Amino acid sequence: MHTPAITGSGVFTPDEIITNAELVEAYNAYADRVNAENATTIAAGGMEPLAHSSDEFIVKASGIERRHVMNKSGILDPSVMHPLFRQRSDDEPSLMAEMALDAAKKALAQAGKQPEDIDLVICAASNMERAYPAMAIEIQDLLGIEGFAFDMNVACSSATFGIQAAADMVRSGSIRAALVVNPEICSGHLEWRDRDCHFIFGDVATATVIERMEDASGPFFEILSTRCATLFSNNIRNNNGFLRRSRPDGVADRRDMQFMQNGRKVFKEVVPMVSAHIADHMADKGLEGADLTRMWLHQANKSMNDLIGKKVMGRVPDPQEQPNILQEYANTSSAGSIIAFSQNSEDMAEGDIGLICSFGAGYSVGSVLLRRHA
Ligand code: CO8
Repeated sequence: MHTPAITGSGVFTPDEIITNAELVEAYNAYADRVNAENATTIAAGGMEPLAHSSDEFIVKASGIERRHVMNKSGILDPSVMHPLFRQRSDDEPSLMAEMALDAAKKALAQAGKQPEDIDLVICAASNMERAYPAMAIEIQDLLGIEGFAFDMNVACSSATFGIQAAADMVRSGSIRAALVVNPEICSGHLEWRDRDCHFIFGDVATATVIERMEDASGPFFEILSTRCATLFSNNIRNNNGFLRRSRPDGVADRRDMQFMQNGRKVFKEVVPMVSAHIADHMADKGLEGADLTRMWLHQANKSMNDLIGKKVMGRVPDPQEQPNILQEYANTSSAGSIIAFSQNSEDMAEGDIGLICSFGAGYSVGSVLLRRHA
């Protein structure tokens, strides 16, 4: 048996940014247009007019101030309201692969590793841009990695579930080192025409290198323990998929083919579930809140993180103890907790304990307990 460690991490941040003000302006123009087009029906009581969105609501309800996206012009065009990507030929790197590659190269550089040191690539994300061949195999090929690769999807918990899968293989000796990549094009499956959720997501890619502790060539994080849990819920759902054309209604653009959620219910049900999950995981490892130096939580909602942080630590954590990045990136699904980790971990001292925890659709919760070796 070997001890697994995270020895490198990296973040790809798209150049284009949409502020709340820009997003709200575009949404309100869309709403005005829909209301004008349906003025007669609205006047006859056959349809509710679309209400305006507001920057103040978004910040107060979620803590999100802006988001990075792969295409801004389509999202902000009231006659389009989704990203527009150029058609790529099958011989070109696909979009997710391109995003993942940037994050992967940064993670490999931090770990001081070459492609030949890696045996496994996992592409863990909440949507794959095609059915097959696996995104992970394309990324493996583009990096020149031998061995094997596969995709996995556990929505917002994809990264932590991927880290557990890789860590278990390192521990058992079936691989020496793995690269887990999380390219998230959330803008492609968000419904930008729905005021209740149009502000929630952004695009990003993250990557982590997981290898035997004894192979680390610089400072690293020993993986003390991982824990994954799932519980079926319809409160976050997307009904898109390859069976779309087989459905009798034949509708190609139905609301449930994009991200759907009952946000209030998710908030109420997930906060206690995650708090209990973390407490049980730490107790089983003989740890308590006071032992934690840092918590890198899933980045969906600031109030959710404040409640979970307080419950776990038994007091209000300082901002540096529980860093949030959602004000800058919005919810980036599985990548959120890894961005927080990657951008807020290098200052930790020898022996410090930290916890990555993701949670979201499924429901799914994944936690990773780490010890710093500086
Ligand atoms: N502007 C102004 N007013 C608004 C807006 C808006 N944009 N949106 C809603 N309102 C109004 C509502 O109509 C409502 O009005 P009223 O009181 O008159 O009915 C009022 O504001 C309050 O609305 P809500 O109850 O919806 O507001 P909340 O306070 O609950 O906040 C949140 C909404 C922010 C969505 C909050 O509920 C939340 O964050 N919940 C947790 C959600 C969560 O964590 N989900 C996880 C999803 S991520 C995941 O699992 C990954 C899935 C895969 C990736 C998908 C990529 C696209």
